[in-house]
Amino acid sequence: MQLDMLVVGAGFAGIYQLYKAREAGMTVRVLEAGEGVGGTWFWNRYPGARCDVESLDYSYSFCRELEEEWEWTERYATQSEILSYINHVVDRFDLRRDIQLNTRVASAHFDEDRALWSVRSEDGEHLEAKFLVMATGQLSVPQKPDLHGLDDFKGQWYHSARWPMEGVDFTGQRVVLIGTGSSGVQMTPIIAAQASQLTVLQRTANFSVPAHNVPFTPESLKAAKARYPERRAMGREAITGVFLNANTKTAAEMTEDERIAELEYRWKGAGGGFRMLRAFADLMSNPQTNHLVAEFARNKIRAVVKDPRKAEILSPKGDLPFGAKRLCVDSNYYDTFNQNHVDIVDVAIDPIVEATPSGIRTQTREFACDAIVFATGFDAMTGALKSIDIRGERGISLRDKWKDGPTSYLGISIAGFPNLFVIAGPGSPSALSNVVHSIETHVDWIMRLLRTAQTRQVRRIAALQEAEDGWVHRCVEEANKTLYPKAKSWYMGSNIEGKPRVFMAFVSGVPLYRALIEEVASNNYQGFELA
Ligand code: NA7
Repeated sequence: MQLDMLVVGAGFAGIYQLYKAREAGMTVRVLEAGEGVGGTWFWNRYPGARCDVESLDYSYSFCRELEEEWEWTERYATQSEILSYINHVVDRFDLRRDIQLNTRVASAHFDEDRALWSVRSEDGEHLEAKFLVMATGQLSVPQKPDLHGLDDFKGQWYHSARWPMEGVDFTGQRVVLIGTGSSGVQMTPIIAAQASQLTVLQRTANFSVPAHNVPFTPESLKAAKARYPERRAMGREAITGVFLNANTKTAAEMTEDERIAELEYRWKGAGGGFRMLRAFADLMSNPQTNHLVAEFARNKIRAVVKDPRKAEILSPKGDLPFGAKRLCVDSNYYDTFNQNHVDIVDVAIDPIVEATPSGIRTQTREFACDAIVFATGFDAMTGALKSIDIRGERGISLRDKWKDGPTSYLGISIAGFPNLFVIAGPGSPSALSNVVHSIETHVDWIMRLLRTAQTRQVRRIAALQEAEDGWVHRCVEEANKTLYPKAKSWYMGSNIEGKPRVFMAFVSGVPLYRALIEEVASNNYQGFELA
């Protein structure tokens, strides 16, 4: 079958791409590995799973009626509510008939003579399309440590991103949880409420800020919706694509009292969450300012966690800048450790050695348990793209091209891979931004490019190598102005053994990024060859 466009992935990105391509009169099909739509929100069903961006922002902005009719129930939506929303969008816009589920793409090869992408699924199905859009997500390939002895473990084990559909009841069980990123931090209070014993194995203490999640009342939701256009407009002009009321002053421009008041306000009064990241204009670039905020956050942990041993383990170390690893946004995480049956273990100093039939063994101790939960994250940003055998011109493989880290032009196109586009992937604001906003920006931009191509009867759209080199250089330069590269984070590929250490996102914000891609479009798609 030959189509105008094939889209890989039916999460937020693939769904919007389908909507826009169909609107433009293209024949299009979405291939999705899961048995349902939703991408990351289909898979991540672990207890307590929620988005760390507020529901009113983490939603499509392309349709005012959709915004009006959908009723979010809480400031931060749960996984199941987001999944219901995505399914609603799919049905409302009659998109389901072009989404093929249970189809994992194995390979995509570019046929140069015919300027067509030839795509095969793992089941051997073959499809061809003029354009291939990779909407494969940033966090879709889970990583689980290769733990010796796990096959002999007599209990059950789970990964946060492959949670059983029917859920898990930990009532009365002894549980060992490995990992303290967002997933582990969100799960901890919920599992603690069921388990007889919860032991959290932590390799790196990360910063976590209170979500102050609240349910919407009919009045508060109505009031928020009345201001929706304004909210979206302010979000578009904010660095992460979400309005967080950024302080425009640096820490040095304020007095000590003003600084503390600002931090307290963001921690509590202003609503918590990622607002902390906008406490000072130089928070992510000035080590002194960052240290001030880190120390403030550490003091908050010490104030909540009564046992000084636990508090010390939970407090991030001085070499981790605040916010340089993705900030966790929690509900009662630290307070959970005040319960006697919940403990935290530093496996950086006492490393995990193996699983045994009865639990987990570290160098010095053994933790008997009935269940092991891995909240150990993902092969982020590049994992999904590299899991497919993608070959461009002259058979060049994306895996080879990206062996030292991902490269792209504008985070949208890859030199040597014509007519292939990546949505919200490496080299764009991606996971550093409100990703739904970034998705809409990318899809709209790609559709404009395709309209231009159609008018000019262009068959081949290819990023030039020198344009890609320039963009990669720019991304590195922007990242090096900040403290982000100082952390061992999944933004840097540091969570995967052997993965190249490269900062993978465009760090300087959504408004600048939009201006740059806009400039390329208005300069006759400078950096692209339209043949
Ligand atoms: P993250 O943020 O990558 O967190 C994974 C956690 O698992 C992190 O604490 C890791 O420690 C830990 N980890 C990973 N491998 C191991 C091993 N081998 N031993 C011990 N601990 C390990 O993934 P999440 O799923 O929590 O969140 C991903 C994103 O989803 C999040 O940022 C939000 O955007 C939503 P480390 O810090 O690497 O030392």
